Amino acid sequence: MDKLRSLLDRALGPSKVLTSPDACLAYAGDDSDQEPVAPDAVVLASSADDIAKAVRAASEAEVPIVPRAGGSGKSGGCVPVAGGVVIATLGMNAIQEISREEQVAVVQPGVILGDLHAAVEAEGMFFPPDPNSLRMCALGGNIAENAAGPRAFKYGSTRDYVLGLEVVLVDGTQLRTGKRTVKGVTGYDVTSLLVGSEGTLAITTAATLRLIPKPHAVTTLLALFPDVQASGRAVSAMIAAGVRPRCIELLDEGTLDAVRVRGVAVDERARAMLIIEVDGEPSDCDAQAERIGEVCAAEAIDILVAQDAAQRDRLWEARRQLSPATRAMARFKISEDVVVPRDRIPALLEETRAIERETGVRMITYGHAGDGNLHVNLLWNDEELLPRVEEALNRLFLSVVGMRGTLTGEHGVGTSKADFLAMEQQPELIALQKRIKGVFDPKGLLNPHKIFPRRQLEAASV
Ligand code: 2HG
Ligand code: ZN
Repeated sequence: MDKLRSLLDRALGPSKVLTSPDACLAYAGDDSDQEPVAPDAVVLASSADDIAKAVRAASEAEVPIVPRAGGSGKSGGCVPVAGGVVIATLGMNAIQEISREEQVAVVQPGVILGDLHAAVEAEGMFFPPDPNSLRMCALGGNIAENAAGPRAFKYGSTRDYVLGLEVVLVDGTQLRTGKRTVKGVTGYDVTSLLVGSEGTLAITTAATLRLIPKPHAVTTLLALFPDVQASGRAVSAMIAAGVRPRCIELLDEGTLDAVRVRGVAVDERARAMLIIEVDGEPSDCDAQAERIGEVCAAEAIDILVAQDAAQRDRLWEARRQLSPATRAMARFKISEDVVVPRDRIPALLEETRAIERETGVRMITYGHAGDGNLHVNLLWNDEELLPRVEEALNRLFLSVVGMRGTLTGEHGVGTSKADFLAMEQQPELIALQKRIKGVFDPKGLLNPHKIFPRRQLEAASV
């Protein structure tokens, strides 16, 4: 690694390169259950040129290169599992432009998503993607993982808002992809390929984002149900009735106490709840809320409307804190990110109960039910239960794939789901993706062991 250090020092100057074990440790993990691994060096990038220099040095030393923005990912995407150099882009945090006329923003990868929201909303515009980590996640990671969040139900995921990218390739080339216009079909859609590629193809140095007008009004509803199946049926009924709230979030019984603790009054009879939010013009919101009330009436115990911004904020704060709150519920937790066709939500919920009964592993579920995207959390205290946890996970994934669902809706494959890729995708599709990876990164240096199972990559390189 001495070669790497001297190449990096020479290219960037020692002030931008961290090599002490203590400093590197801060760049070892993310917010997933994946084991942290300290890199050999960290580059604190402040420009695209820095990234290009770092990438060239790492390529020359033939060491892994792992891009990292906010480090709040949920699938091990920025964990330097094979060591090498982490390129930290959090210091590149300028919102370079916000244009009301064009409804676009240009941002660097270290911009915190919540800061972008505030900046564009102050100008009457809106950037919809809203993963729950929005106060600490950064755009570089959101783009790498194609992050989504509750509002994706109406507005789609990050990819739907990325018009163009500036990236650095593994040989140090700086490349612009995409466009600034809202329409354009020139050439292959490389931008869309790069969004969600989990840092395995290129490193984002800037992004041109599409904005939309900020909705004038928002109404938030809380619907309480006697059991989780009833809440699942209500989701299906809303989809079938064609109502289009911006969010439909489901919380099962296991999560309700975590919400109560945060000051949200939840009727003791409730065993599940939906947070449903509509937006648009004020009169439109009233009509949508009324229609949702009618559609859910057959299943719900009660439907409440948040009376003011403070009530709404309390509810969302409780929802956003579910990930850390559920982590505190047991010694060990794995959080999944499965998606099923919306009419299969009741079947998936039933299946989690069956798996729980048969394996003894506690499962609680919450998430973006409007998209069929549920975070099934497996919780356990006894290390010896691990084989049952693996069995539970396998069963869950097989059921999801059997329902024509997908293993990850918004967290990415990273290392956490790499070993399960073949459960969902046919071998030819995996082989095709590996060939694409080979075109961008012939030596396999960029974020190795992400997306593709480690043993398959090793076998392929023999
Ligand atoms: C959420 O929706 C996040 O809260 C995190 O995607 C989910 O950690 C989780 O289970
Ligand atoms: Zn989520």
